[in-house]
Amino acid sequence: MRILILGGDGYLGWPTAMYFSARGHEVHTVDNYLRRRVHQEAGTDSLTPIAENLPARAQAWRHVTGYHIGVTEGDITDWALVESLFRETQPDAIIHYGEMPSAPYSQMSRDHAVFTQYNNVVGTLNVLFAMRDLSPDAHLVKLGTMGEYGTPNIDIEEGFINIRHGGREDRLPFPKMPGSLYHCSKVHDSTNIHFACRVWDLRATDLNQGVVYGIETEETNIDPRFATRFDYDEVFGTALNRFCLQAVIGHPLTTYGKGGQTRGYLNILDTLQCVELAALNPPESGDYRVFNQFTQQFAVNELAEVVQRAGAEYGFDVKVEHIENPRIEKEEHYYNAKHSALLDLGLKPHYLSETLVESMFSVIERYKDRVRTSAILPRTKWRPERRVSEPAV
Ligand code: NAD
Ligand code: USQ
Repeated sequence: MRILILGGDGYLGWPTAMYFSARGHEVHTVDNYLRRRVHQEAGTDSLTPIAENLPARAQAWRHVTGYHIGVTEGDITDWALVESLFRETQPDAIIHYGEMPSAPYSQMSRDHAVFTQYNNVVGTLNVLFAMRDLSPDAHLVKLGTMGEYGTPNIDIEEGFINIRHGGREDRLPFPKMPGSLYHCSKVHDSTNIHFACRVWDLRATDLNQGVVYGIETEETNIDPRFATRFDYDEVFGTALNRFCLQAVIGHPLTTYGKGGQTRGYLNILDTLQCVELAALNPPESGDYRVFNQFTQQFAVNELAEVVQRAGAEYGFDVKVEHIENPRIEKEEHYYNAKHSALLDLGLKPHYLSETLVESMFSVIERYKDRVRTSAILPRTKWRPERRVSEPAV
């Protein structure tokens, strides 16, 4: 297959590019280094040292494996770039990771929120128009998020729900209650993609992915230059990755609030499997398909317990702290999300275990001198402090 990977320099994009390339697909990556730039501006960095840019990564990959990965350094909100990319590559599948992925970043200020929504929504719209005009048979595999649904007090279906209302019935998109302006951008994307499938007969799979953890894949382990990024800071680091790093450096685990916040989680190895399963089993033209992409549900407190147990086995004395929650979210709630579509396609999950956490400890230990501890505690609040003189409306 000819596969275009948007966001191919990212935490998930780079391992995905190597994964498909190693399996004989023709891979072309695109990235504008947004993630690297935002880190540079904030004075933070990936824990793992990564090659200096995509051409360097692709060159090292070719040198060691003999496989070619194509590279375009550019911004998918630029229509001229997207148009020529589609003309030149004529993809069979587009794997779209190329967005601003951080909830805290989107909540920092008006400018950050506007940027996030512009970047994500316009980039995806450009892809949809390019598909309509240049690659109408291609399959869009779009990374959405479980956070589009929020935490409703009913079971979460995979994208659609059968509703009976006023004596009539229909199958409609599952109601959305996103938890940040980043998560809202993903809802807007989903609406636009669904529309494009209905009206232009495009085909798409919206992968509502849970929180990903892990550092290593089969390919990242071949050569140090193939390493993917690993972030632990309050803006880009995700819960379990942060907790593992905190355990290694002796920082108390930063549980926000009561810690009953429950989400779907998956190993990075399963992200690769799921994206492959989606790409190899495309829907019919005109179909918009939604898969809930995670393998297990955990409350934050349960993640902390797993890391604490693994720490005890490894020789770390891991402490857990409940710190003030910077986010506005339910801290105790019902959560039960369906996730059978990818299992039906053949997903073989790698479940979370103390052994996996210990293997993450050992990679993190290698680079622990690179940790900037000042980046760990959360600073981004969902609601700015109210000044005393302001009326509390
Ligand atoms: P990431 O930031 O490491 O990867 C995204 C890549 O896209 C970055 O390299 C960035 O530079 C690039 N990019 C952003 N905007 C771009 C633009 N306009 N043009 C070109 N390139 C652009 O993030 P990630 O963790 O690898 O996430 C990948 C995707 O998966 C995102 O869409 C994210 O929302 C989604 N997702 C991630 C997780 C997770 O836990 N990591 C969970 C669910 C969904
Ligand atoms: N949390 C803590 N302590 C921490 C970090 C997080 O208690 O140190 C809590 C958060 O309050 C939240 C939960 O853990 O309740 C998950 O937070 P997270 O930062 O790991 O994940 P989130 O902000 O939801 O975002 C991540 C990715 C995003 C993706 C999303 C999937 O950054 O790209 O869309 O996971 S999901 O959560 O299913 O929406």
